[in-house]
Amino acid sequence: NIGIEADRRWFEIGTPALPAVRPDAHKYSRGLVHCLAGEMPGAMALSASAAARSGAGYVRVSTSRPIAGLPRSVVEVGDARLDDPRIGCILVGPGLGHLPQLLTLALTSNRPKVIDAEAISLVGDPARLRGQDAILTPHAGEFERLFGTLSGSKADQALAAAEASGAVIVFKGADTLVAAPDGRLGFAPPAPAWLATAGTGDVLAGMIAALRARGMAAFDAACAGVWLHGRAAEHAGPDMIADDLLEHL
Ligand code: NPW
Ligand code: AMP
Ligand code: MG
Repeated sequence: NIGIEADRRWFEIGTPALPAVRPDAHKYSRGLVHCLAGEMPGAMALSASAAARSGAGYVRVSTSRPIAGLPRSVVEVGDARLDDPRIGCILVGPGLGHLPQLLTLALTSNRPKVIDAEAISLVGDPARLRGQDAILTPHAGEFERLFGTLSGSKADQALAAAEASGAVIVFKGADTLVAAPDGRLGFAPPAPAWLATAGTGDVLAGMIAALRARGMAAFDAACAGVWLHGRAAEHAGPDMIADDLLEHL
């Protein structure tokens, strides 16, 4: 279904077309995700694992202490410099806690970024994101902390938030939708309610970061990530925990 109205073009998010892995690919050309870990390492372990399982060729995590539960392929580094031009997407937010300096660092980079969890609330003013190539993945609490109480339907609110910030907004929940500043609006097909469990948002953020690093446009990466996340949950079944999504990606 596709609808066109004066200020918006909406559709139901369908099976995504993912970028092919080129025969001449190498690990960096397949997409480098740089994660900025914060105070809760478990959350970034989920995100980084999800990024690695979503086709990023290289996943790196800046952290001040070792993170348990990462795949051995994920590289931990002590310093958080973001001047590597190979970075395809920065991920900040999952497990961030009270470290606003990591959001500030991410915003100094011109690389694409996924901003989730506390990093969303720490933005403070949506206008601060103007000119950033950013995808935001708020649940309703995080959405309200950054954008305040907006009027209208969930779709109206998501589009207003995308316009105010210039970012792609993945407004999560039982009825997730994806809004772009240019008026595109993707409605996710129903996802199982058993996704409502700790850490599933961290997995989604890592998935979207990987798809962005693989070269998908921001809106397309967000829609594809949401669709795949819901289907992985269907496969994982009603007793799933967030960790289980990883083996179904
Ligand atoms: P209420 O109760 O409805 O009034 P927070 P968080 C409100 C990390 N994690 N969904 C709601 O208010 C994350 O990455 C670490 C959810 C609620 O009190 C973050 O860094 C894990 N909340 C950090 O924890 C695994 C909704 O918002 C408050 C809502 C905090 O993230 C778990 C919760 O928001 C976790 O992912 C909605 N639809 N609507 C780990 N293994 O280390 C309203 N709210 O306080 O930002 O908490 O989402 O748990
Ligand atoms: P977070 O709150 O950041 O951990 O993210 C939770 C994830 O689970 C998001 O992808 C939500 O869209 C999804 N989710 C939460 N509740 C439901 C629900 N009732 N039905 C379907 N998906 C949900
Ligand atoms: Mg979350």
